Amino acid sequence: MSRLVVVSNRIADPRKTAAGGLAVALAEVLNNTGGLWFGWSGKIVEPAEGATAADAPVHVQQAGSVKLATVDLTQADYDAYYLGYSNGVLWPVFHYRLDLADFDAGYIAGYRRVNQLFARKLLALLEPDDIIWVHDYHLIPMAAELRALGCTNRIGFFLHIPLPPPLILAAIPGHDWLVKGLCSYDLVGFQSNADHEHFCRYIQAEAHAQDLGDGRWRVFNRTVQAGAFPIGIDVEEFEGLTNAPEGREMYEKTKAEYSRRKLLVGVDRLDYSKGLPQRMRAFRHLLQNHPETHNSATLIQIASPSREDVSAYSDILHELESLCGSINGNFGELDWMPVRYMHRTMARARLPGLYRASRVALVTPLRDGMNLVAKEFIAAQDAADPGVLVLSRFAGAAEQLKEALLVNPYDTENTANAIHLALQMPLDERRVRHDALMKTIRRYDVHWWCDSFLDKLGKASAEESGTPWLRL
Ligand code: ADQ
Repeated sequence: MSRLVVVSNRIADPRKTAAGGLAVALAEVLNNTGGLWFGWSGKIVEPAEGATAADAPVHVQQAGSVKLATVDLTQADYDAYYLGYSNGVLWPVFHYRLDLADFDAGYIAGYRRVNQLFARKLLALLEPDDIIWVHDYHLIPMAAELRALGCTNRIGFFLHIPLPPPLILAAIPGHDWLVKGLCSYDLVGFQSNADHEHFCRYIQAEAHAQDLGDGRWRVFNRTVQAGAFPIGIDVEEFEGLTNAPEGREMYEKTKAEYSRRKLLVGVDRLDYSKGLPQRMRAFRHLLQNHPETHNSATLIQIASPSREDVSAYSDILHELESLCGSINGNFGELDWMPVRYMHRTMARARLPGLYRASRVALVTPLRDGMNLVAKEFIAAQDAADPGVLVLSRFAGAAEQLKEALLVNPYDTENTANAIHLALQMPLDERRVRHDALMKTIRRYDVHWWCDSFLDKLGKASAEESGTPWLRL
């Protein structure tokens, strides 16, 4: 069996349970193959005197049978590659937010420099039949940079965030370079059929790709395969967390504290893609138009701090704080706060208890690659008395989770009506919907995702991909 090499911006130590489902699933395959996980160390370190960023050492440590290899970044590289291009250009544009993109010409050079640095450092650690799996938008040009150094290994890529329609993508200066980069992989995976279709439309319209069938394309003088591989959660692991002492304690405590109320829950990174202000406006609309919800419905919103050094993020923080404050000011009573807003990350072990104590989950992003909170909420429910998922039609998860109440988060009134429906939903209907949702998340769990991607990548014939490798 070939060794698996995973490359991602940040790596997780698979020995730590806080790492979450994705890390657990990848760690399992990495463990089975004695694999390697490569990425940024998370540290910013300036080169020693006389050295350059390119001389950065690779830190290697062994975690069981998995090797973890990381490199530090300089402040200039972190600013251009991570804050600048990845999170100031690619993140907003891929979430359809051209208005928030900062197309500063300096960023792309830093993005490319770090991808080249990673490629050079990784190449030295590779063995001939390693299978390489690169993750996410920070590392789109990785395969092309590896190919340029002579690497002939099989390389796959998975995009965790959405891919926008061709005309939005084409607004990025250098979009053709980016897509050429994607086409240097043997297999490119997307979260949803919609994202996959955007890719196909782009390469047909902009690069005259020839359809070879079965997701394979002849483009830029080589063959690339693409498909949708919706990511899932580790359902069993999450059920285990739900029944573990910390999960149960959280459930009991929350249930007792809110015994007179129906709880609604939102758990997100504080990001403008998650639709938090729109969610608060829908909740306010509910309180305005359904007085019976006063004193009986409480929304707990956990929003973890995220990318606080990017300015669009501090704007969203202030908007959310002000909306929560005004809802509580206008509707609150001495013994009832309609919104409990917490700007923090909640310990992973406690999340399932909170989900299980909630009657309704509000997962209403304006755009999301998948959204795993939706799946975690389903997994944590008591099948005999389950809660209801209100889900944005613009989350990748909406393609799979058809039995949720699907909403358009831009439509305040309809979202408020769906929340009202969710709060009122009779037990029978809640059970039927939950049962169907549970079947889906069990069938398409994170192990299915990992296995189906790697199986396809293993079968993508490397010689067919054609050399000479595409040079960017
Ligand atoms: P994210 O945008 O981070 O990930 P999401 O899938 O919602 O989004 O959450 C990932 C994990 O973070 C979940 O396990 C969730 O429980 C946890 N989390 C989120 N907010 C939290 C909080 N406040 N406290 C504690 N834990 C929290 C990107 C894409 C998604 C895609 C994932 C995986 O943007 O669309 O689903 O990658 O591919």
